[in-house]
Amino acid sequence: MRSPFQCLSHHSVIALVSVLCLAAGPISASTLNTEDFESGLSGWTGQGGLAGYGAIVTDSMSGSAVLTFTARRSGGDMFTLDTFEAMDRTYTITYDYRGSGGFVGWASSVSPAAQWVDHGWIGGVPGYTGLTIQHVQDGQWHTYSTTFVANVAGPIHLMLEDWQDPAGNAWFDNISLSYEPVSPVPVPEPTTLGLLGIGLAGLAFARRR
Ligand SMILES: [Ca+2]
Repeated sequence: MRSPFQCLSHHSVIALVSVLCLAAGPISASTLNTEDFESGLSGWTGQGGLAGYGAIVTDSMSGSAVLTFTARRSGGDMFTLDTFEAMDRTYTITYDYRGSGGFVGWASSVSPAAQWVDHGWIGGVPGYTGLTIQHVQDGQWHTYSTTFVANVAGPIHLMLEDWQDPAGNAWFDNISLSYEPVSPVPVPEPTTLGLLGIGLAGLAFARRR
């Protein structure tokens, strides 16, 4: 009687076991917020209770509903109504952007009247201090993604603005915010354990011969 693993060397079995363990997989990212602006600006508010300058338009290039601005404002113009929190303060943001004056950042939710007191900028005009993403200013849509740490206790808002003249030279779409859960060591699935057992049995059988 031939073992199905008889042909495998010791190292091959170790490699097989490694692959089976990896098959259990990491815990995937958890989405905190998505926004495609197809339902308008119902999920957004202006800075500190002011009316925001955000406006929904049908983009001439993508044909999709996107966010642009009717005027400039620094310190954050449009804020998510909802707040989001990752326990380790580490987030991943992905978004589509075209233009030359737009900025993406986060702001603490300590005070609704001054949401931008604790804040950080993530993407924006090239050369601005501290940016993780420098927007390509070629008038085309680009998809950007980065991980950032919001170094403030508690949940955060996302914030967007048009900072640079002329007003309206920034367009945003398809924003997604997520985080990686702080996970325990993955537990192999029962099927993986079963296959692992077969592999070890095959190894023992092969070594006896
Ligand atoms: Ca859209």
